[in-house]
Amino acid sequence: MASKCALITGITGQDGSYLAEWLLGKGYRVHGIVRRVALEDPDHRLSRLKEIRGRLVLHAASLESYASMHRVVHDVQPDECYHLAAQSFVSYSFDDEFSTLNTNINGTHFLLSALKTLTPDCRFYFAGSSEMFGMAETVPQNEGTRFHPRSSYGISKVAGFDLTRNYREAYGMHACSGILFNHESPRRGFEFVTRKITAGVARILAGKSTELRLGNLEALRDWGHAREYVQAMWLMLQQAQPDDYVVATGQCHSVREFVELAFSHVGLDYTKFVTPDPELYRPAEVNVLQGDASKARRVLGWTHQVEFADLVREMVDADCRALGMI
Ligand code: NDP
Ligand code: GDR
Repeated sequence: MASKCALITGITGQDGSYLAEWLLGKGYRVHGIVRRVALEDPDHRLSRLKEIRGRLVLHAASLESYASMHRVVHDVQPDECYHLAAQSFVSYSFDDEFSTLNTNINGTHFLLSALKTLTPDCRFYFAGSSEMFGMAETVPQNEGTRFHPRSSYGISKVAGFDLTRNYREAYGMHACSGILFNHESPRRGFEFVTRKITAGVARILAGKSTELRLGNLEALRDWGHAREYVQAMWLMLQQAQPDDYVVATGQCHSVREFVELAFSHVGLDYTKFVTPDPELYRPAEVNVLQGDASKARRVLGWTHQVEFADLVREMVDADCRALGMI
């Protein structure tokens, strides 16, 4: 039997790179959609794909253009499509609501529409987010918890979730949403708080910096490891029936706990280096986001393995290694 073909949008990102590795390991032919500039500046923009670049087929297309998405779907004829591309930084969505909503909502709509027209049997994964719960009424949150997004990013993800469900219900597509809580790794972007902290620790240790400016240290998140979370995406598309799933560890920690552990791992006292910066607070914070992934455990057999402290240590070690500190 011919191997399955997967199409990944956002393949250059943290999750896209882990997912591509996972699918290659399963024998898939893996295609990715990237921005045209990525092909022109591969050393910088394809850095997370360095090890597997030769085994991927990359297509330049724009999330903002229906014609380009249609062309790629037509050329690739995927069996499975993982839609991960998005303006994914919540803070930025307060600065530019318009581009966040445009890219995230239209990109999802264009892709679903192209798949419905050209490959209606293709299985579809949408990267939903715990940010859809926002000002959640209950803790922990599961698939039945009402959405109350607190940013245009969260609003764009609720719209993508609704589009995905509508294509499933109206057109019978095998379309699933994962409602994923925060997941991190040494491949996390530097703008997100965990990587900002671990890269900051490494720089301080290397004598390249003396201070780390952070916003709300009391914010609570349910942090897992990205490598494990992409496996849940794949499992969703292997089920006979399409459905939506919360993916989370079920455990909550504050930014302060993350900071304390990251600094103490290399023998430093964070209170000597961390400076609170009110400019880094968000105009609207979310409530306690803590996921109840019992449905994913029951139906998909998925459960997290990497614990919080191990995740922090892995990220600090990777950043210290990159600066030659260990
Ligand atoms: P990243 O920010 O690491 O990656 C985002 C990807 O989207 C990159 O490949 C980026 O391409 C691409 N992208 C962004 N804007 C555009 C655009 N206008 N046109 C084309 N491509 C674009 O995100 P993650 O890997 O962490 O997350 C993957 C998905 O999962 C996102 O949709 C995110 O919102 C969602 N999510 C993430 C969670 C997490 O904790 N990581 C939790 C819940 C949901 P480029 O490299 O060219 O910028
Ligand atoms: P989040 O991740 O908004 O949860 O979105 P981020 O790491 O940006 O923020 C987490 C929490 O840390 C607090 N914080 C800071 N955040 C940043 N970025 N920089 C700081 O200096 C800082 N100081 C404190 C924030 O206020 C916040 O409460 C991530 C993204 O991956 C989304 O795409 C995804 O949907 C959600 O996780 C689930």
